[in-house]
Amino acid sequence: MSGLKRPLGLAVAQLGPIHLADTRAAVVKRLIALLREAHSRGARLVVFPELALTTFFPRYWMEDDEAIARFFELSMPGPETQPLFDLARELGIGFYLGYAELTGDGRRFNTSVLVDEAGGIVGRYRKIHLPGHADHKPQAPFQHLEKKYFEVGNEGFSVWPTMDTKIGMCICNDRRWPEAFRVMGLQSAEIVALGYNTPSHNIHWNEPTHLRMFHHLLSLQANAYQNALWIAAAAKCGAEDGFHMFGGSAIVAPTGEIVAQAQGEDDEVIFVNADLALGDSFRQNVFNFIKHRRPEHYRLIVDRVGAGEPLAAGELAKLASTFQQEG
Ligand code: CDV
Repeated sequence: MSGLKRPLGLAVAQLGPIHLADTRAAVVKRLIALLREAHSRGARLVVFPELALTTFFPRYWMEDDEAIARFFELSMPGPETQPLFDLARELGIGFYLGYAELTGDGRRFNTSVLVDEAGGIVGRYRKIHLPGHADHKPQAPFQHLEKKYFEVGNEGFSVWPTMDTKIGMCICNDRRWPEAFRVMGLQSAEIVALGYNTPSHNIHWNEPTHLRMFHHLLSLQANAYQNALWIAAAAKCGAEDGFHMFGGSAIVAPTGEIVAQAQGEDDEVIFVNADLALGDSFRQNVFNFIKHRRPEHYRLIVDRVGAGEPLAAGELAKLASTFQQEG
C-alpha cells in the first residue's frame, strides 16, 4: 500500500439517550456541541445517528397521527434544525443526519441527509431494510414498529460525489445486508455513512446479548473490506426511558479494521484522519470488480427474495448463459 495519501478528517458523533421528554431544541444543542468538537479535531465530515432528533419512537405503539405530530419533520432543515445547518456552513464541515421524514404528500420515511461543507443538502437516503413489525404486540417488552411508521425507501442506494470523495448512505438494519454495500461499492463509494439505534434485546427471539455487538461489528468490518471503503457508523445508545440500546459507534477502514470506537454510551465524538487512498489498493487488487466479479453467476440474488430449493448445475448454467453483460 503505497502512493499518494488522500486524507479526509472523518468523525462519528455518537448520541447518548434521548428521552421522550427531551425537546428538539435540547437535542439540537447537543448536536451542535458535537459538531463543534468534531470540527476542532479536524473533521470535514461528521456522522450523526439514525432518527437523531428524537427518542427511538418505533418502540411505542401510537396512532399514526400522534406519531406524526410528535416525531416527524415536515422540512429539513426546519426551524429547530436550521442552527445546525448554519453552524456547518460557518465552520465548513459536512454532516450526515438521520430523522423521520414526512413528505408534502403525507408519506413517511426513515431518512438521512448528507450535508456538504457549504451547509447544503447534497443527498437524501430513505431506509430500505425496515426491521420489526406493523402490528401491536402487547405482550412484548417494547415494540419495533418501523414497518408501521415508515414506507420502504424508494430512492435506492445512491452515492454522491462531494467533499473530494464519493459518499454513500444507509441506515441501521441496512448494514446487515451485503447487497446494500455492494450496490454502493459498484458506484465507487469511498465512504459509507450510517446511523443506527439497536436495542440490546431482541423481542423476536432469544438472541444472546453478546451476539448483538458482535454481529454489528462483524457487518461493518466485512462490508468495509469486501467493498474497499470506509464505514462511519454512529449509534444512539444507552437507556432511553429505561429501554437500552448498545453503543459501539465505530470507524472501520477498507482493511476491515476498526480504527476508532466509542468508549461509552453517551454523547461522544470519535475521529480518524482517514486515508481514502487505502481503499484504492483493495479496489485495484483483490476487489478489482471489473476484473474478478462474475455477475452471470449471481442471478439468484436478484431473481429470488427468499431461499428456495437448490437448482441443478444445468439450470444454474442456463441462467448464467442468459445474463446480459453491460455495454
Ligand atoms: N433501527 C434498526 O434498524 N434496528 C435493527 C434492530 C431491530 C435489529 C438493527 O439492525 O440494528
